[in-house]
Amino acid sequence: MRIGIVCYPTYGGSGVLATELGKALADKGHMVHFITYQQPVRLNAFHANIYYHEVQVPTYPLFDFPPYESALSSTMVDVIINQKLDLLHVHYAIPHASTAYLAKQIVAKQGKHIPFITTLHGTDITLVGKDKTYAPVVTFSINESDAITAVSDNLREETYKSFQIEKEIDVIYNFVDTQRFKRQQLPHFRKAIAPNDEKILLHVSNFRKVKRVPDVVKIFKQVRDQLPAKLLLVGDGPDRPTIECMCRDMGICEDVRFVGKQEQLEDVMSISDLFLLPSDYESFGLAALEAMAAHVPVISSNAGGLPEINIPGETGYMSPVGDVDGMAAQAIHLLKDEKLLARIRQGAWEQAQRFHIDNIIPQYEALYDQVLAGK
Ligand code: GMT
Repeated sequence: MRIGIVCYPTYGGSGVLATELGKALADKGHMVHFITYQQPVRLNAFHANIYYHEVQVPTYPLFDFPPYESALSSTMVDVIINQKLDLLHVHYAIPHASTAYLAKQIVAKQGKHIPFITTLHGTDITLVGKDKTYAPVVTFSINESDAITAVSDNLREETYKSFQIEKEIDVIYNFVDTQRFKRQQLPHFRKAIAPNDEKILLHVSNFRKVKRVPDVVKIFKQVRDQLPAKLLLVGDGPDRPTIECMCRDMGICEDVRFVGKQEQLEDVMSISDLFLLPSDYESFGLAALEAMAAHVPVISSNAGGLPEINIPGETGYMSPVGDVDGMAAQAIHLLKDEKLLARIRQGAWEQAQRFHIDNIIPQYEALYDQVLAGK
């Protein structure tokens, strides 16, 4: 098939997932055309079946807000026609679903039918999409999609609760390349972070409010008071200055490393002992799944779709949102008991195998076939 993938090219989960999906489809022989405003971060190697089309947004003194949506729809039209696409798969509803709808209408005038699939990822529904400024367009464009998928049962239910959706939403879970995230032995890297064999706690996110990164630091402080530990903070975002201040106030700066945005996440995960994800909401928690694939247990909140991947006592532990003491107690209990830690590490790895990329890609391919058959 000739598939157009539209996504955010940045470090967020939806762009990562979309890029990994495109790469996997290309490996299976499909021609994949990424359409976005920047080279997606995980699209970092040449592949004969992958094409990248950059959306250019010309500016003009009149534009306080350069019209990205118009530029994106126009680029979609160009790629659909000239690359003879069979379908479009857009990730994150805003603004990708409405731009796909517009492109579909435009090419229809030229006698070309292009179905589009919208994959909902999380904040496009639960946070941003719900805002009344966006909701009418989001509702309309989801309903106009030829197929809709959500990355967890929870997100599917949230979508039905928040919007008037008249169509079936299929759940296709996020996936992980278990080979890539297989735990590697990296003794030098580990020693550089934890020279005295301290336990390494890890958090990866975009440091937005929804991630509750201050809770990560508070949990870590309690753990560090009980056992030698280091905290690795991967990513960047608006809450970073607050977090740095917190670390200074708590006097724990020497044990907290901000490592910024990392492409080689598999290496960071390979040296970690515990992943922390205390979010207010997570439709799925892709980074937690990648950690599990590297034998890293997860201590998380029980928000959103997290209970669908983090199984208490098997892959890690869960507590209600904001229960810092509960999460810290679980972390300490786990890290102090090597036998338990080994069992949960294994459980986390086994859980990741259920979301193996090879199990999930065929579900997307089957959906594409259905859409193309007009079902
Ligand atoms: O987590 C973020 O803020 C980034 C966001 C995105 O769309 O890039 O992630 C969402 O999609 C990921 C991939 O499907 C999910 O694993 C994340 O749980 C989801 N984030 C939220 O629901 C907050």
